[in-house]
Amino acid sequence: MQKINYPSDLKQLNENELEQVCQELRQYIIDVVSVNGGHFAASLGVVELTVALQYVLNTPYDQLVWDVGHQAYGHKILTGRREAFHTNRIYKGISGFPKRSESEYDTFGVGHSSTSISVALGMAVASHYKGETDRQHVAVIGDGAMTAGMAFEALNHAGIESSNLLVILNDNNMSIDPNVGALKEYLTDIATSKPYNRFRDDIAHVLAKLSAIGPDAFKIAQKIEKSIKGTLLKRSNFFEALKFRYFGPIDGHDVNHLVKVLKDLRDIPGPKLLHCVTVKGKGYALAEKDQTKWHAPGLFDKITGEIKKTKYDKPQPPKYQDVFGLSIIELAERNPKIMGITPAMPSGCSLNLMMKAMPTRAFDVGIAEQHAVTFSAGLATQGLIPFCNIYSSFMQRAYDQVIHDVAIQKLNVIFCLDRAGVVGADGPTHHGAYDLAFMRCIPNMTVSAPMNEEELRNLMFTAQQDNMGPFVIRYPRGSGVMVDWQRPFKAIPVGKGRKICDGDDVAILSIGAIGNEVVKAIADLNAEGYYPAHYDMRFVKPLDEALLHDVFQKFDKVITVEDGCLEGGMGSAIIEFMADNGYHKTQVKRLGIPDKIIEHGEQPELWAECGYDAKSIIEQVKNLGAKHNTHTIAS
Ligand SMILES: Cc1ncc(C[n+]2csc(CCOP(=O)(O)OP(=O)(O)O)c2C)c(N)n1
Repeated sequence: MQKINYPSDLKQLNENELEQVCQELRQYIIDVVSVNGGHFAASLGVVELTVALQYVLNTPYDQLVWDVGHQAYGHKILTGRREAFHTNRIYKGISGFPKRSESEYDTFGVGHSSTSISVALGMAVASHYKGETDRQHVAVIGDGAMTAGMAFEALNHAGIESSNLLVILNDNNMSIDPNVGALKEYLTDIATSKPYNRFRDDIAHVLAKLSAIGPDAFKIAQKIEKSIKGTLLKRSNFFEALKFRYFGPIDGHDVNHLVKVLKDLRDIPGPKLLHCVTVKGKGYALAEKDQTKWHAPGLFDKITGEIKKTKYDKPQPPKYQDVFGLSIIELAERNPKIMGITPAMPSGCSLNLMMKAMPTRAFDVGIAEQHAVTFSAGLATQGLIPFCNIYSSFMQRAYDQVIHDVAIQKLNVIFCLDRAGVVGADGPTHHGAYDLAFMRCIPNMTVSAPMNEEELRNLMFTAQQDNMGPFVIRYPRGSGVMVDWQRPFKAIPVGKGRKICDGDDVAILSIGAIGNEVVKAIADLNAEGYYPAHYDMRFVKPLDEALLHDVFQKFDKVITVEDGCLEGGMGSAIIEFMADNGYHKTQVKRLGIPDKIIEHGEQPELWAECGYDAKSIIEQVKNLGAKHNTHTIAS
C-alpha cells in the first residue's frame, strides 16, 4: 500500500493483489485512528467496498458519493491523503468528512446523513443532460442513513429518471446504535432469504451480458429477472417497486467478488441498487463485538484495545448529555406525561438510559429529525410532554416541523438541543451555530441555555410544567463545571436572567455554558484591577427586559458573549432591545461566531479563533477602555 497514493496506482495491480491492499489499508486506519481519534468502526466495514470501487470506477470522472462520510477514511487514504491522514480532524488538518475543497475525489461535502442518493441523482441527471453517457454515479449509503426521509424522497424520484445511478446499500444492521424500524427488518429478511441468494450473482452477470448485445435482449432478460425475483422473494421487492433494479445481497468483504459485480453493474443502464452485507468494525475483533462503543472510541491501545481515558484523582463534572439522560428519568418518575424522543442518537444524547429504564416511554425513531419533531407534536396533542432531544445542527433538518407542527399550534414540546455551539473535531457540518438565531424568531417559542448542570436540570424541570408551550433548551458538547450537580429541582422563572457578579463600567452579558469563559476572564481581570459585571441571561426569548433596563442604565460599555452565530443571536437581540428602548449611548461589543464557516478543531481552539474564549474576552474588556484599579462597583 506504500505505493498507492491515487486510484491510478491501485489500478496497476492484479485483482489477486487486492486482498493484500485491503489488509494493509485496514491496518493503516487502525494505526492512525488509535493515536489520533475519530470515527473508526464504519471505515473498517467498508475497506473492501472502497478498494473495489476505486479499482473499477474511473474516479474522479466517475462520481462517487459517500453518505454521512464518517466511513470515508479508506477513500481519503486512497485518493491522495495517505500522508496527511495523521492530521485527520485536527485543527488546520484534513477534515474527518469528504469535503469538496479538499479533493476532487470528494464529490460532495457531507457530515449530515442521507443526502447521497439525491446528490448522485442530480449528478447523473446533469451528466445525461450534457451527453456524458459513459459517466458512472455511485451513492454509498448505510442502512442507518437509509431510514431518513430524504433517502426515500430521492429513491422515489430516481425510479422515474433513466439516469445512470448506482446506489450501494451498505447494510451492517447498525446505525451508531443498533438500527431501528421496519426497513431494517425487511433488509434482514432479504439478506437471509436462501433460495433468492443462490441466483443473485447470475442475474447481474446475465443482464450485463445481454445489455451489451442490445436493447431487445436486455428487455427480455429484465422480464425473466423480475419473475425470478418475484417468485423467490415471495413478495415484491421494495426497491424494485420503486423501479430500481435490485441486486444482492452480496458479501461486502469479498473484494474480488465485489469487483466482478461492480464491473457487471457498470454495464447495466438506469437506476440500480446493490445490497452489500458488511460487518461494522470488520477486522478489529473488539469493534465487531461492541459496534456502538467503537463507532468513535477516542484514543485506544491498538494491541490491547484499551480505550484511553484521562485518569483524575478527584470526581469530575459530568457531561451535559448525561445530566440530560439522568434528569429526564428523575422527572419522568414524577411526571407520567413525560416521554423521550431521539432521532438515532440514543448513546450520543444519553436517552439510552431512559430507553432502558422506561422502554415504553422513550423512542429512537431512526435518522428522522423531521419525523421526531412531528411525532413529538402528535404526543403533545394528547396531553403528553415530549422531550425531543436533537443535536443542534441536526435540528436544522426539522425547521418547518418546529414552526408548522409545534409553534403555530402552541404545543408543549421541549426541544433539548445537544451539541450547541462549536462542537470541535466534527467541524462545520456539525457546529450548532445557528439555533439561537433560528429559534428566536419563532413566535410562541421559549429559548433558553443553561450555564451549568444545575441550570440544565432546572430548565428541564421548568419546561415540563403544564402549558409552557414550545421550549428550547440548548447546551454544548462535553462536560459541565459542577461535581455536585444532582440538586433538588427548582423552577426558573421564564425570561429571567441572573447576576453573577457586580462590576464597574463594563457589563458582560452571556448566554449558556460559554458564560464559564466569562467567569474565568473576570477572575483574571480582577487580579489585574479590572472589575466588569457579569450577567447570565439564561433566555434569549423572552429577554429579561427588566435586567436589560438595569444594565443599560448603569453601564455605558456592554459586551455580549454567545457560543452561537452573531447574525441574529443574543447580541442581536440585545441591540434590538436597545434600539427599541432608546439606549443610544452605550458602546456594545458582540462576541460570538462570525459570519463565516468555522472549520474543525478542539472547542477551545475554535472559541479562540472566533474571539470569545477567556483570553479574548479579557482583551475586549481592555479594548473598550474599561476603568482600571477603581473599586466603585455598581450594584
Ligand atoms: C441528519 C443526521 N442525523 C444524525 C447523524 C448522526 N450519525 C452519524 S453516523 C450515524 C449512523 C449512520 O448509520 P449508517 O448509515 O448505517 O452507517 P454505519 O455507521 O452503520 O456505517 C448517525 C446517526 C447525522 N450524521 N446526520
